[in-house]
Formats: sequence, structure tokens, C-alpha cells
Amino acid sequence: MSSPTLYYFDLIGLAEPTRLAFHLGGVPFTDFRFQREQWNEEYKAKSPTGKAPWLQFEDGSYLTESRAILLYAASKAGLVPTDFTELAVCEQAYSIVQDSLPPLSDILHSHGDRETALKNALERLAAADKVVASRQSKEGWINGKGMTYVDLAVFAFVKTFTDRIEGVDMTKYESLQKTYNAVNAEPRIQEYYNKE
Ligand SMILES: N[C@@H](CCC(=O)N[C@@H](CS)C(=O)NCC(=O)O)C(=O)O
Repeated sequence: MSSPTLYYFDLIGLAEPTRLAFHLGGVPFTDFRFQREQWNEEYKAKSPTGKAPWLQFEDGSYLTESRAILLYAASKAGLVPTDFTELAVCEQAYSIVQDSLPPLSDILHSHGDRETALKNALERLAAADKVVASRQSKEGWINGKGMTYVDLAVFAFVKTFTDRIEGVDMTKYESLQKTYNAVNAEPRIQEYYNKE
């Protein structure tokens, strides 16, 4: 399983935490990005499930589902806790943040009523903020100790909200913002975005 290719849209979306984990771990991979038209014409049919992202290995095997792919990349970078209680704390935060994704997706794709979707997303964000606060370290790490894969997921999520959703003040969600700031302050993360 050497030098895999990560297939996804040219977006943060569900692939950015994996890209960051590979980068932080110094793990070689190909960051293959397609546009929406290319997806419709070519890559949807190539995807093992008709969805993206997926991670293709040189031997023909693959991993699909963003959470599984992130865990794979993060394990290579030493960003998955080996202690199961710590892992449960990370998964708790991952799941509750994921709950905001359906309304977030509705807003981004202009599906349904924006106000209702925004209200739902913000309600879930407030819940996620509360849960993250309960164990977060003073530096901002969600497991209370150091950086893990879930910090990368929260970073990408806050970045999407900040960059793409008008009218939301993410600084109100202090714990999520603190995690964002902790990840953003890492020199390897700065290097990643300065290179782009
Ligand atoms: N459960 C999947 C969801 C994947 C998913 O819904 N991907 C979207 C992009 S974020 C997609 O492929 N959309 C294009 C389509 O459905 O044709 C995961 O976490 O990887």
C-alpha cells in the first residue's frame, strides 16, 4: 500500500483533514482534484461508490468513506489515539460536528429554506462547541492532550463555515474556534497553505 491517490473535488469538503494528516505525517500521496463537470463526465463512474472522496492504492485496492480515509491517513501521522477512552472522546466530537453537515450542505447548494438550514446548523454547532469545551486542553486540543485527527476535522469544518457561509460569526463558538486556532498555528499547517 504505497503512495496512494486521494480523489476529491477541488474543495476543502470531506478531504481536507486527510490531506492535512498526510502532509503533517510527511506521507507521500497524490492529491487528485477534479471539477464538478469532470466528476459528472468521468470520475463518478470511476468512484467505487459513486461518491467522493476515495483513496486509491497502487495495488488496485481502495478505501472509501471520508472518516475511514482520515483514520488511515491520521494513523500514518501518529494522530489517532491508541487509548480507547481518548479515541471515544475524539469520535464524540467528530460525530457531533458531522451533524451540522446536512444543513451546511443545504446552505452551500441552495437547497430548501436557507434560514431553517442555518438555524439547524447553528444549533448543532452550539452543541458541538459545548461538548468540545468539556475536555479541551488550554491550547485547544479536543482530547485534552495534543493534536489528533478530530482537530483536523474541526479545523476544516470551521474553515468552510468561515470562508463560505455569510452571516455566521464563528468566533461565537469559542471552543471550536480555539481548536481551529491551535491547528492553524502549527508551522506545518502554515507551510501547507503558504504553498497552495
Ligand atoms: N459518507 C460519505 C459521503 C460522501 C459524499 O456525499 N460525497 C459528496 C461530496 S462531499 C459527493 O460525492 N457528491 C457527488 C455526488 O453525489 O454525485 C463520506 O463521508 O465519504
